[in-house]
Amino acid sequence: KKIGIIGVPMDLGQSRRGVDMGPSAIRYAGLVPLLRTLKYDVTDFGDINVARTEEPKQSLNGLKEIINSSHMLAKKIVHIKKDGYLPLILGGDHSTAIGTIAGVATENKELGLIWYDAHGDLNTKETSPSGNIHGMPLAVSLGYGIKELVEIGVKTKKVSPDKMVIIGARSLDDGEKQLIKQLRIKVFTMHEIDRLGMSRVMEEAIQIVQKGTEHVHLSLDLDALDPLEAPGVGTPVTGGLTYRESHLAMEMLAESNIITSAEFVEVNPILDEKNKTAQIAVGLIGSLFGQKLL
Ligand code: DIR
Ligand code: MN
Ligand code: MN
Ligand code: MN
Repeated sequence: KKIGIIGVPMDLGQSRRGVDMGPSAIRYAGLVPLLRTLKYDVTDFGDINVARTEEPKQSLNGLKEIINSSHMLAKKIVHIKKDGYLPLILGGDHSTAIGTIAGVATENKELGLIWYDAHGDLNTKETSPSGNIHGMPLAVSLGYGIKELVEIGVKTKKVSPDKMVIIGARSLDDGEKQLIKQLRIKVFTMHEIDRLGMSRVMEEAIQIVQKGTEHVHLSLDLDALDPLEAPGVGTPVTGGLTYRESHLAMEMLAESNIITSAEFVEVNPILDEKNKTAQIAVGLIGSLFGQKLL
């Protein structure tokens, strides 16, 4: 099995610098050697060139740059998929998901989507309290938001609300709550995870995303984890998922064998403690791709 790695050194979708070094931090934590010990044929395609434009005042910070790099990322993903690689994208802030999902979504195959995040990332320019595009990629993938972002890739709407789940949510803005209700999106908040346990949550999540879909993408924001365990993120929210719950989630995805693309985002080595968060990301990727003790 072939895995193709693409880094996206993007930090313009939010306001704290350093998350552009996320792809390096994850590679430095030993990603490629680990995947090779798991017997994958791994190719690292390097990073997307995130070009800074000198655009004076944009309607949203980094908009032009994010449009450009999302197009490049989507194109690159289409190319490596054609060559038989499972795309594994390393962020960068979560605005990178706009390009990733545009790249994996195709005209005639229904996409399932797992959004593993403390946040909903369901804001639009109108609802966003921060104006940061990393709080918008899920809305964009559902067809809501800035036209130039929504129109990247083959369809305007990449995923249907009934074929996706959010796991780990504990910080949602008013506009996001509204969209969740309006679209009836299945959200496993920390409440459901505490109550049902991660095992049951993942069983339900896997059912939802695989029903009527031909491929499934995992978008994992490291801030889904508790900041005590994963401190190297720009928008930490207390009361998060544990290391153990997250490994279990990845192991269950490995067993289900449904994941056809994945991304790990928001690792910020400047805010981290000795690259701990990148190491956690690599460990989770290992579990997602079948690493086991015995
Ligand atoms: C917040 C934070 N909801 C926003 N979003 C984050 O800026 O829209 N997403 N941090 O991961
Ligand atoms: Mn080729
Ligand atoms: Mn996010
Ligand atoms: Mn988040």
